[in-house]
Amino acid sequence: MTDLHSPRISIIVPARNEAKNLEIVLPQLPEVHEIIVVDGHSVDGTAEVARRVRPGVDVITQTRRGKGNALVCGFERATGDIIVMFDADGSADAAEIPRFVDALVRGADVSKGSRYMAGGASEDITLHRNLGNRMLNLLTNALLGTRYTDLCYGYNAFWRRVLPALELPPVHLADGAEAMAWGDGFEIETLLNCRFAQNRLRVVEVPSVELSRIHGESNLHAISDGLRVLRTVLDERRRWRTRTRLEPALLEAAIEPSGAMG
Ligand SMILES: Nc1nc2c(ncn2[C@@H]2O[C@H](COP(=O)(O)OP(=O)(O)OP(=O)(O)O)[C@@H](O)[C@H]2O)c(=O)[nH]1
Ligand SMILES: [Mg+2]
Repeated sequence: MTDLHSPRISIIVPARNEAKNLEIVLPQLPEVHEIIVVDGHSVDGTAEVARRVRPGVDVITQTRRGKGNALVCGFERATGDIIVMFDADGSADAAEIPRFVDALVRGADVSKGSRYMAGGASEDITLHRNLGNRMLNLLTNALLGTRYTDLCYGYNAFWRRVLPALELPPVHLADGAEAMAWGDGFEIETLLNCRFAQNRLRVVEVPSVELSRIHGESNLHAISDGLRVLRTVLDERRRWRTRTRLEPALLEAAIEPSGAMG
C-alpha cells in the first residue's frame, strides 16, 4: 500500500467561497504532512470553516486574485517533498491521491491527472468545454511536441524540488501591484504543463475521474479562460524558441577568450 508519510505530502487546496464544499471535502483528505488551504478573499467564511472541520490545517490568504496565484502561494508555503494540487469543490477524489504519489515514487517528476485516458472520466464537464479541451490538447501537442491528453485538468502532483525550474509568477511583485499577473488565472495548469515539458521533466499521466462540484458555481468562464489558455500556449512556444536559440550564443560568449573583449 502507498505510504502517505514518506515522502512527505503537501496538499494544496485553492478555495474561493467554498465553505459548504470544504465541510465535506477536508474531512475526506488523508492524514499527510500538511494541508494548505489558500483562501481567495472569500466572503462565505471559507477560512473559518476550513479550520473548524480540519483542525491543524494551514489556511493562508492569496496575494492577488485567481486560481493560479492561489496555487503558487500554496506551493511557496509548502514544506513537503510532494505537492498535490486539490480542488476544493468536491470534483477531486481523495481516494486517487495514492495513485498520484505512486507514479512519483516510481520515478516520475510529475504525475498528471487525465480525464481522457483509459480509466479517466468527468461527471462535471459540459459538451462545449469537452470540445474546447480536446481542441486545446491537440493544438498544444502539435505546437509544443508534447503528448498531453488533458492539458487543463487541475488534479496533478509533482516533487517540490522541480519548482525553481518552473519560474512561476512571484507571489509578491516588485512594484507591489495587486492586479493579476500572467499565470494568476485558470491558465496555470497549462503554464505548468508547458514548463514541465520545457524542462524535459518526466511526466506520467494517471487516469482520474472528475466528480461534480458539490455546491455553488464554477469560477471558470469557458470563452475568456479558454483564450487565456490559448495565449499561454502561444507565449510558451515563443519563450521556448527564444530560450533554445539563446543557449548556444551564451555558451559561445562564455568561452570567448578574455583578450577578445578588447
Ligand atoms: N483561492 C482561490 N481559489 C480559486 C480561485 N478561482 C478558483 N478557485 C478554486 O479553484 C478550484 C477550481 O475552480 P472551479 O471554479 O471549480 O473551476 P472549474 O473546476 O474549472 O469549474 P467547474 O468544473 O465548473 O467546477 C476550486 O477549488 C475553486 O474554489 C481564486 O481566484 N482564488
Ligand atoms: Mg471545479
